[in-house]
Amino acid sequence: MDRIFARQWLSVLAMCTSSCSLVSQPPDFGDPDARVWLGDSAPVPPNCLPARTGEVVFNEVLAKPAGVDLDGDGLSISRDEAIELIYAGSQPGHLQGATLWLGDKQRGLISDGACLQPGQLVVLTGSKTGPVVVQPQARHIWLGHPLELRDSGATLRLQGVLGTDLGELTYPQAMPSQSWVRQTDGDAAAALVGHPPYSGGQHSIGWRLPAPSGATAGN
Ligand SMILES: [Ca+2]
Repeated sequence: MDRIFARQWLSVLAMCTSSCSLVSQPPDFGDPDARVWLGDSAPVPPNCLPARTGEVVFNEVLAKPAGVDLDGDGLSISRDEAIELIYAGSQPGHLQGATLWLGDKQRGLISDGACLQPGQLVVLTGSKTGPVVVQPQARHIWLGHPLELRDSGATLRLQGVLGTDLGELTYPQAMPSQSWVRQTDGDAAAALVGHPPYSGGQHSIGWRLPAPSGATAGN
């Protein structure tokens, strides 16, 4: 290992964190594939600005799944809790670095840096939830913590990376297998109502009403 090669390899070691699994052999820096390996290891900054105050609408919350298997793992448990957001910015924006709060307790950090388009749906679930089927153009984002939404009701708040509130929602006592949803889709000032029957269930997490032809939700 010559000195330049060794310096490159040491820089790779310095980049690695606990989540970076080291290979037993150092990569071949003369191989184009090694550059891909290095590129995949480096975080890519979002190509848009952070979401700003009031640009996120809490549109729907499923706090008590009680029979709803949102992630399709065959179980209906607290991991199926979910929150639907609508990005209401007029320009693309991202949620990377934002934190979800339930009352005064932090419920996770968003590490997803995707640029959201105006009106785009986002589904937030806890860190251990499996993939959730959402409509095209909607985005499923995992938080770095289980949601642990209280059945008795709570105030949810998304705090942006700049320290301001992106949006909030106070939901009342959760109803089994039924979400609370804005009476007017995407309107942060609209009252919450119990979700009407929809595609065999009583929520539409990740789906705008009405359901696309042939699509199902709540499975
Ligand atoms: Ca499940």
